[in-house]
Amino acid sequence: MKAEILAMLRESDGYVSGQELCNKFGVSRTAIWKAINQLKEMGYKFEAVSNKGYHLVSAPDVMNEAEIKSLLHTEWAGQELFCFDEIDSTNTKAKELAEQGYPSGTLVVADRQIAGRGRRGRSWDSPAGIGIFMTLMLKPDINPNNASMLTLVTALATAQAISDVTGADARIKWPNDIVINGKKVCGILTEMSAQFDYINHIVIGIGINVHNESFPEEIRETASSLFLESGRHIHRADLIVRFLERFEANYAIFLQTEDLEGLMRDYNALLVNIQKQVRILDPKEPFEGKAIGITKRGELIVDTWESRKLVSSGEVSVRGIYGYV
Ligand code: BT5
Repeated sequence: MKAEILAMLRESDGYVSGQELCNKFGVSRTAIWKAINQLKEMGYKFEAVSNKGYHLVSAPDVMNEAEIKSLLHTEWAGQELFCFDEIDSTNTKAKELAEQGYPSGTLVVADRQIAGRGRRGRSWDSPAGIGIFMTLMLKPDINPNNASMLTLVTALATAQAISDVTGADARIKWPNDIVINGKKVCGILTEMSAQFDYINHIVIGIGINVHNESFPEEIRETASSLFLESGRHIHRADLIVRFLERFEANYAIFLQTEDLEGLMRDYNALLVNIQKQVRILDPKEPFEGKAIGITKRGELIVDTWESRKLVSSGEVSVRGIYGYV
């Protein structure tokens, strides 16, 4: 009921009376009063005026079910929601939930991870209170060969959502980073469980540095946060919800053709590497060239001095010649 009370207060620009809340939920005044008090304990601030009712003055920067649900208007993304103060990794949890039969669109959110993962066994720095660590689980009825494009669909939605909420110029570093002013503010880790021609589930993990003011030595040069780059402390639940809305819209376009045909213009417009010299750190054969954009299958087009190459995301990393991007 807390999520619904918050939603009702958010949707009204004035006051909502205790009686209206009682009628809406079919409960007693005392039950409403108790719920409001619990919300106060969680950090919400209300103004209560006799004869008028309650008005929501401010909400704390929390990522719990009541807060996210009260803001969420998606059709399916995040409608099944699990929030944790602390977890090993949201990707691991999302896989468990997929195996337990939870539906496509289930979202796992944590305030802190103690074993946050990057790609290829790398770790993801996930301290409490200042980041978003979340995983969207999907059970898509698509060809497993097309699944890696979902990382790009996610990167696009994340960059769009970050720009929407912070006003900053968030860009995509192909295939799985979001950067602002050339620094990494977000990483994406997609993991899939599939049979030969059938996907059991895909988990897409997203880590966003939101309020960080400093970083551990090893990543100080390359990492940054939304606060450091935009000068603003945003409300994390707003960004989660915006991401889900953007993802739902992009995903519907992706499904029409099962490729990035309908999204590549928007993607290329946000691609930080475009028209830049990049180094492709292919473990077999690294090379340099100019990044031209992505294909509708999500490969990075790179022109070298001798030929045009299409790079698929699997095993490679991209570096700028003069820095991280
Ligand atoms: C990634 O890997 O960028 C994917 C990160 C995905 C994290 C999310 S959080 C929610 C979900 N649950 C998980 O357990 N993971 C996902 P990769 O491209 O391999 O980059 C990892 C590298 O980025 C590390 O080796 C560090 O150098 C650097 N790094 C680590 N933590 C960082 C941070 N918080 N901000 C920026 N860079 C970081």
